[in-house]
Amino acid sequence: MAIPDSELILNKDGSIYHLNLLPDHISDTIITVGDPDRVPSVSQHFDSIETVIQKREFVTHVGYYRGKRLTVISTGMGTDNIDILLNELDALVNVDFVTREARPLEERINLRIIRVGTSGSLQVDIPVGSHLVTEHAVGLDSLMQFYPLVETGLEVEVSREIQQSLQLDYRPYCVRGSDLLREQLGAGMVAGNTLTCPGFYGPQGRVLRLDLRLPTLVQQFQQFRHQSAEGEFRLTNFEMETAGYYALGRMLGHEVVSLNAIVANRATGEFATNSEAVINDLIAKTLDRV
Ligand code: R1P
Ligand code: URA
Repeated sequence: MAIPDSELILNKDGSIYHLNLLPDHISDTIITVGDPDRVPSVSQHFDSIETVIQKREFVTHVGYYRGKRLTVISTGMGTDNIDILLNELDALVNVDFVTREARPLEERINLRIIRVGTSGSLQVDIPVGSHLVTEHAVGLDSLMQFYPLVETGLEVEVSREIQQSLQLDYRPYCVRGSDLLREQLGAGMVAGNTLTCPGFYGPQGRVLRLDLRLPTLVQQFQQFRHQSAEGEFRLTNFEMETAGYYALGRMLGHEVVSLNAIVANRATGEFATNSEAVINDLIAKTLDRV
């Protein structure tokens, strides 16, 4: 069935609405960063750049790195942008823009999507300067209220216990990312479980001038433990996108991994004095392994 003009919105040049990209523009491996200014920090390593496109916070460079075609896109902040990013990237490869029909199952293309972002550690033993690969992401945001995500038994148990311990009105969602990409790209990094928050301040327990509804949120997350046959599960770090990536990646059938440069430590109160170097090292490591 053809997808209506109001749902699959194409610009006059045939590109997709927000990303401003045509199907031919992107490669099947995509590196994503939050900050638009970080896109050149990735593409400066490319042998050549063939495409530069921008709309709003979505800046895209496509080029070659050691002979491999790569795309780097900035997303801005928050899982609401990840909803746009994942749906539009998927449409670029899995919807025919002429007939407006989704490709049949046997023709579906699976993308490899690698988030390279900054994050705050919750644990003393994960210091600033660490690189962390996310195994499970727990979404405190509302994105998955709108999609029928299927979670495993462990994912439901963990998120239920987090809901109970914080007395939240809703159950967060919990999703494990791609084991394949985690092994390929995360070797030697700390493996962690990431909390994706719908904000940087209150939702991550930061106080400037506003009081919090949950004043002990950081300590409760630090101390949270879930025991299962798979071992002990603890929460390691805060950021604002990973759970959206992992949930929509699972639903759409794309391989997704989140790599985190730890720039803050919420247990010790530190912020990295060399945060640019920490993220740039992670970018170099990612490109080397991709
Ligand atoms: C907040 O400062 C931003 O930094 C983190 C958070 O997820 C949020 O987007 O990621 P990025 O460095 O990828 O933007
Ligand atoms: N990004 C976040 O969302 N939180 C932090 O503490 C650091 C980076």
